[in-house]
Amino acid sequence: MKTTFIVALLMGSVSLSGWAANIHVTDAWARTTMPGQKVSGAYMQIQSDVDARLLSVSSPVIPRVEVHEMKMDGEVMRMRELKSVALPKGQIVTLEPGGFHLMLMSLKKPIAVGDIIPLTLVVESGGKKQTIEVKAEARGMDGGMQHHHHH
Ligand SMILES: [Cu+2]
Repeated sequence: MKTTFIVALLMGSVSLSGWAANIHVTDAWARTTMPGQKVSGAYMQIQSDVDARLLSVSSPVIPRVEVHEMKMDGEVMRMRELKSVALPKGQIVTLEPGGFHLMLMSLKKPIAVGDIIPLTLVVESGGKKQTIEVKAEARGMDGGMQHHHHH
């Protein structure tokens, strides 16, 4: 009797969290701004252990955050808002300058080097939504390059 009870409890705890995707976010950073600049970008690498989609992002310190894609349209670089970004199972999806990125909008004050921007990612997988808390550290204009050393 006792053993059965323990097994049931264990199974219960597994099924409670069983639907949530395992999502790893690494190298999250935001670009610093000049005084008066109202927009900036935030970047990171996202990896999900199941097929998922990044739906939206919000922040307590940024009035508006949009998910954008930057793409060459002929010879013109264009930016558009996306409804979602696919996070294919096991694949590292990179949000970076010139590609997918988070647009930080209607900034109330400049973003300075070392500022920590909390971001809440809403991710959908298998019809369920979950949130992921990310802290993006502010870096200067060339900050995105410092992790691209080749060994
Ligand atoms: Cu943008």
